[in-house]
Order: sequence, then C-alpha cells, then structure tokens
Amino acid sequence: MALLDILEFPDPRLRTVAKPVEKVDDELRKLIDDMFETMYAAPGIGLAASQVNVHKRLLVLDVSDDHNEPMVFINPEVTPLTGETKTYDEGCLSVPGFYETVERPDRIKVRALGRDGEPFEMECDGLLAVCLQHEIDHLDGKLFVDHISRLKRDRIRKKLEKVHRQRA
Ligand code: QAP
Ligand code: CO
Repeated sequence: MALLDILEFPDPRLRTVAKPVEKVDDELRKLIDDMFETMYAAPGIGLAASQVNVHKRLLVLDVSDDHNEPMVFINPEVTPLTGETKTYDEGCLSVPGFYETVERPDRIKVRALGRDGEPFEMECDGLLAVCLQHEIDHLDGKLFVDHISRLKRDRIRKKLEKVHRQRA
C-alpha cells in the first residue's frame, strides 16, 4: 500500500476529463487500495482518481460514521431521480481548508462497476448522493468551486497559490 500525492486547485491537471476504465484487474485494484489508504489518511470521505493524477473513471468513498463502509465506483453514471435539489457545505481534499455551499440534485440513481468488475445499480440520497456527484465532477475535470461565484473562486485560488508558494 502507498500514500498518493493529491493535486490541489488550481493545478490544471485537475481539469483533465478521465477516460473509461477498460479492464478491472489486479493493477486497478492496487490503485483502489492506495486511493483508500490516501483518503482515510487525509482524512476524507471521497477521492476521485483524477485527484491523484490518474485520469481513469474511478472513485472511492466512505460516508459512514465509523469509516468502515468503503465503496468503489468504476465508470459511474448518474441520473437525477427528481428535480429537487439540496444544498450542502462541501469541501475537497484538492481545495484544503475551504468549504462552500453547493446545490445539487437530492436523489440520484448510479450505475457503475464494483471492485470485482461486476455492474451494479443503486439509488442514493443524503451525503452519499452529494459525495458521489462531487467525485464524478472530478472525473469530468470539474471542482466544487466551479459551482460558486467567480469572486469566491478567485479568492480561494489566490489564497491557495500563496500557500503553494510558501511551501516551495
Ligand atoms: C467530498 O471531501 C465531499 O478542506 C470529499 O482541510 C465533501 O473528503 C463530498 C478535507 C463534502 C460531500 C461533502 C477537506 C480534508 C476532506 C479539507 C473530503 C481539509 C481536509 C474533504
Ligand atoms: Co473533491
């Protein structure tokens, strides 16, 4: 197992649109294990492959209270189940230290492949629905800061650029 480096906003590599996974094999499962290790260590509740600079359509999450319900989604596809939306104060391991309110569909259906390569389908709401949509955005090169005003996004970008300069 290994901890992976997480790309941070405004790194342009986070804008890459990820490609579908063609084969679910042991190499992919090793990446999945490393992504879980990285997510739990952060600590975080969701991580998309794009955030660790692997541009494949794969994400991991665990929204359980005890951090013992790991879930894997490969080539996920989401459809909203209602026109209703809900807001949530979202954060992101790629935008550390910042939280903003984002509005998204409240109930969704997701189709994906699991860790075994078998297709499954489930209906989601609450934090799971928020987290899934947030992580699928990453696979499309999008970030939660794209859902807020340009003024707020630019402020966050400037603050993180300063942090990155001081780190270097
Ligand atoms: C995405 O985010 C998410 O700023 C997962 O300093 C977030 O795991 C989905 C984190 C909220 C739904 C609701 C953020 C850790 C973790 C930070 C995360 C930080 C340290 C974020
Ligand atoms: Co994120």
